[in-house]
This record gives sequence, structure tokens and C-alpha cells, in this order.
Amino acid sequence: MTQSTSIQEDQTNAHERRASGEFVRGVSGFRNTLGGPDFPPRSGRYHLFVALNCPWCHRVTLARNVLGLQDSITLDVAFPNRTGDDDPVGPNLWEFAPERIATLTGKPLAECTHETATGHGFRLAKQIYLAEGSSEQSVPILYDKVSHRIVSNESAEIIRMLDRHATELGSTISQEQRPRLYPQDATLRDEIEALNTLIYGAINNGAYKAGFSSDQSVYASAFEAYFQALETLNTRLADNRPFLLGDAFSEADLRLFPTLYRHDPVYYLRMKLNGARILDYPHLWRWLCRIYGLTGVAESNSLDHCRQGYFGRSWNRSIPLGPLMPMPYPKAYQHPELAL
Ligand SMILES: N[C@@H](CCC(=O)N[C@@H](CS)C(=O)NCC(=O)O)C(=O)O
Repeated sequence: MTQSTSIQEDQTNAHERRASGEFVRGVSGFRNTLGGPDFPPRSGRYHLFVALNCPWCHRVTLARNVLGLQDSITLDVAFPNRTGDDDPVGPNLWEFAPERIATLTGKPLAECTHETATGHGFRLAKQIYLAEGSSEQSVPILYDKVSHRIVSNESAEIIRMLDRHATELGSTISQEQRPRLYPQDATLRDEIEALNTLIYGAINNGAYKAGFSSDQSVYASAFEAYFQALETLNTRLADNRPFLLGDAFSEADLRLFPTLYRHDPVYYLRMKLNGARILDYPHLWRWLCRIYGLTGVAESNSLDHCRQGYFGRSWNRSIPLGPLMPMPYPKAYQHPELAL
């Protein structure tokens, strides 16, 4: 049994495992950091390329918002569905095409943008990598608009850099008011690392392991690990703990939120994680509503993009609209009292 870290999957025998039907996520290649001479933290210098249906991108849009960096770090949003087989460059590529029509709404999605940071107006995220001689193609990307270089494409490291340099990056929230996602305290850091390892392996990436693996035993063990981890976290939040670490919102909460936000309206069906709804875990549901109510969180994502992205190209392309009971989503996230 391979053991993922809190950031990425163990790549041992990745090729054979993929061949036998296991979904194995690749490793990000751009791992530079802000703070050195190459990438000094400056307001207005950096840019994020994201897709809103991507849970890893959701980590960085959450950090950008809760750290008050919306004005100092610009953002481009790709269309939720990647390119099709008829694309001249190739299939499965993130595209900056705000004119594309979403089957869910029959209209373009207002949040989608062109590529506005490189100066080339690239159509595809892949072209941003090609400009640096790389064959990678994933989002999110943290990009330097001065040196025209990719800083990082690893969300776990991007959120930590934004947290560490929020003041120099031009945060509009005072240090006293701003959450400290990764506090200095060594004990808290150990707790965060332990939670991150559980949450990345069993929940964030576990959801994909369940939904995208074509081997029943891989799916079944991912399904079990996922709901076991939800049970563990529901119990942890039972003793009147507003956040995973206690009274303060931290990186551990930020990394758990994108998956649970997608569970009832998307993953329950799309990832075959129909063991239960988050609504069935009262302490987790109240935690989800609490985070959703924090400043900047609701604006950091869109369920329309998630629904379009996860269902728009799968099954027969019609997109499930539920759940409607006890209340449509995301409106239900404003109602902690709905928990059973
Ligand atoms: N470890 C990366 C994972 C990023 C990732 O896998 N992004 C997906 C979107 S959900 C992607 O772009 N996959 C396309 C690909 O890698 O070709 C992170 O957390 O930033």
C-alpha cells in the first residue's frame, strides 16, 4: 500500500498502477518560492491561473481571498471543461475562452477570462508551460508578470507562500485581523501536518482515487478511507471546536473545504461517494457552513463551474441539478441548522 505525503502521491510503480486501473496523480514540476532574489514578494507583481472546478485551484483562490490579496494578485479563470478531441492542439487542455457556452446555463460563464498576464494572450495553459520549455499542463499556476516566469504549480506550496508574505504582497487586511494559515507554533504545525496528511490522502485526493479508478478494489478501499476520515473529523469537531485546530481558522481547514464543498452537489454522484452526504455529519455540516460564512470564502468559487466541469463532458453531458432537499446548493451552506 503506497503512502502519500500531505502534498503529493507516492509515485512508486505509478505506470503499472495506472495500467491496472488506479488513478495516480502526477507531481508538480515548478517548485520555486517567493522571497528570494528571483521572486521578491511585491504587490501587483504576481498572477494566478485557475479553473474554478479544480479543488487544488480552490485552495489558492481561498487563500487569496481570506488573506485579502484580491487587489494585489490578479487572476485568470479557464473554462471548466477542458478541450475536446477536435482541438487542433489536443484534448484535455485548460482553455481561456470566456465566450464558450456552459451547457448547464446555456450561456457563457461570467467568471471566465482570456489569458491576460503573459502578454501573449495564450489560448491554453499548456502554452504558458511551453514558453518555459515544459510539457506540463496543470492549473493552478502562480506566475511572475515581471520576469514572465512560472513561480509554482503546487497549490500546497502556493498557499503557504501567500500566507508567509501576505503583508509584502499587499494584503488589505491588517496582520492582527488576518488569519495565520500556518502559525509559527511548532505544536500547531505538527497538528496541521498530521491533519494535512490524513485529509490529502483520504479526502482531497482520495475522492479522485474513488471516482477515477476503474479497479473495484481500489475504488472500494478509497470509498472506505474517505468515509472513515469524515467520521474521524466529525468526531474531532464534536467537542465544540469551531475549527479543526480549535478557535483559529488554519491551513488544515482551508485544505479540507474544497472537497466537502463539492461533496453533496458533485462528488456524491460523480465520484461514486454515495455513502453519505455531509449533511449526515452534523458537526462537519456546521463546520462547512461556518467556513462558507467567512469573509471572502463564498466568492472564492462557483458551484456552477464545479457542476459544468465535473459533469459537462462525462456521462451523457446532461448535468445533474440536485440536491434540492432539504434546500438547493450552495444556498444550503447558509443554514447550519439543517444538520440532522
Ligand atoms: N499537485 C497539484 C495538482 C494540480 C492538478 O492536478 N490540477 C488538475 C486540475 S484539478 C490539472 O490541471 N490536471 C491536468 C493535468 O495535470 O494534465 C496542486 O495541488 O496544485
